[in-house]
Amino acid sequence: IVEKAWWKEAVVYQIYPASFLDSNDDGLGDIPGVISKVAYIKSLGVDAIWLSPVYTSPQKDMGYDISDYRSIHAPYGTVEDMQTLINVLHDNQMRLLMDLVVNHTSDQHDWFKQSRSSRESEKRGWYFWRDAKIDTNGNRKEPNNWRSIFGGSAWHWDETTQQYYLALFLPSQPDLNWSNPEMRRATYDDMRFWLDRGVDGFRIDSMNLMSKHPDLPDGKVVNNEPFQDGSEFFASGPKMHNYIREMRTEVFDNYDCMTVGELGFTKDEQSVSQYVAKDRHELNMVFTGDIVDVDFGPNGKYERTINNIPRKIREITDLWQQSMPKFNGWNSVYYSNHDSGRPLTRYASDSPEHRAAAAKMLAMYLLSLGGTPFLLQGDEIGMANLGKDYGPDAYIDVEAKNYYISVLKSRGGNESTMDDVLREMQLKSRDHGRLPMQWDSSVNAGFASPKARPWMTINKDYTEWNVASQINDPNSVFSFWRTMLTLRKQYTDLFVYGSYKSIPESVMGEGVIGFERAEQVVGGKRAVVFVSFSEQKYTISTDKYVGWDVLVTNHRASVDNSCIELGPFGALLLIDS
Ligand code: TEU
Repeated sequence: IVEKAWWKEAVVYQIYPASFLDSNDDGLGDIPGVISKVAYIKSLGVDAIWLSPVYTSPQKDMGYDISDYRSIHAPYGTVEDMQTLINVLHDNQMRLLMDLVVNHTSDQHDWFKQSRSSRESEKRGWYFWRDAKIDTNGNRKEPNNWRSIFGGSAWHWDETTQQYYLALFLPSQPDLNWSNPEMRRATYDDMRFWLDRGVDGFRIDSMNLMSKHPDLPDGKVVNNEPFQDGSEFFASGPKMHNYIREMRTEVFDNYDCMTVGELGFTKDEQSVSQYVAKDRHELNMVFTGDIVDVDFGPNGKYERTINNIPRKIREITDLWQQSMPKFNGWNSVYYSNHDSGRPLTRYASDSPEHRAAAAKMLAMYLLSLGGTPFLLQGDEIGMANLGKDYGPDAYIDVEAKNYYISVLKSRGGNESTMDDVLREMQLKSRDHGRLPMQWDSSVNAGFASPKARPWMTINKDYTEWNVASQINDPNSVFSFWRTMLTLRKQYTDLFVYGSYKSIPESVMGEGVIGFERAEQVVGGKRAVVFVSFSEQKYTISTDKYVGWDVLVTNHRASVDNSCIELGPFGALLLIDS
């Protein structure tokens, strides 16, 4: 029997501050905007907010490049505004998770400024500084062949001190050296600064990159590109778990707080279990990257996928739902965040005839699984990607832009050859997850006043797809999310803590996922869920669920004595109570 905890029963709503609500007409969302919508968030039925970074930052990577952990990016507000947000959430029995980005800082952080000022700086060892290598022609070369996650080398030359520094993301996001104990202590102080103000936990960015192989060896050479994937040596390195344990005893154990670590690259059951198995006492849960990478190509995000996506989703779902009980561990469940396109567009459907049904199907899938669910702002109203009418100029995120420019260059600058790249960007660019929230059908979608100039394109479908048009409509996507959230609360032992049993693809059909949930007591309640990720119709012959009640459906599915009928993107939840 699983031990109960608030962070297991919580459902978390991710807010991307730049795109949530602009309260002061500068075209950028802000903390007062979030405060003004706490009642809305509460009415949806979620328990906590994960706020993407709001700290002081030059915003080279939308705040994931922090120059001061103890102050707030001025256009977002102040520390006092954060205190108000924390208080208002607590008054409403909700919690706040902040984004903790401590694998790297901004190059404008004082620590890095000091570190780069001289080889003798007492903060030199807080980052990774290395001498150049010299190639056979006597030219300066990077210390190793690692490729940055945003393209190009991960090493950057510093003229003043004549060494390279390491930055796995942008050149302006130098990696912190976690093997340095003073640096770790300073970071723990920054964490306590926020926990002491009442923050209820952290989503820990790029967590598993904090420990690198001490020798920083070259990544395996797999093609004739100048830089290669070095993740074998920079993800889940040898000291990773020591750092987490120290973080726990130094910081987290002294607060009633929740931790969710982002794990890119680390996807296998054994390694993931080391972060979340109960007896290891490390993190409450993680985000494994597999589910957001589900439609990536074999050699990169924007390569055309060859996967059968529903099958991949089923495999990933089965893997983590089944493995957590084995390790007595816990995990998050999620499929969207600010780093990719909306699942609705990527692998369900945002076409007019299917959009509402598909969005409801995705809600049922997420909220009937075990674990702690996370959704992204806008999922609750079926927000979609920018459509086909938007050209490459609509994409402003550094990751998509760098990629587009590098491919364009390799094709001799010929824009007319770029259709394949644009098509993949229309599915996967991080911009889609960052589109301004669609509150109503007024100019600027209620995200900003009509006189403001939003920082980011507003999807033109806002006139039809917005909160105002859904909130009072009992058949809307919003109302469906609310129903599912209410049921998850009503049947906690079933949906949060219950056992999971997958129904095999051979029974269900290729595009459909089905699973049974059951309370972990003899004679307890049981439920079965069918969700279709396909435009096809399915008939599943089974009399196993005769007499079970329909708890929820998106009206694309039905059950009679001996079969389940699933229409396009059908969703059906039956309960035997
Ligand atoms: O993301 C970590 C990460 O690995 C991402 O690069 C991810 O793989 C990519 O965005 C997928 O397209 C975190 C944050 O979520 C992201 O927004 C930041 O840019 C990144 O860290 C650097 O802090």
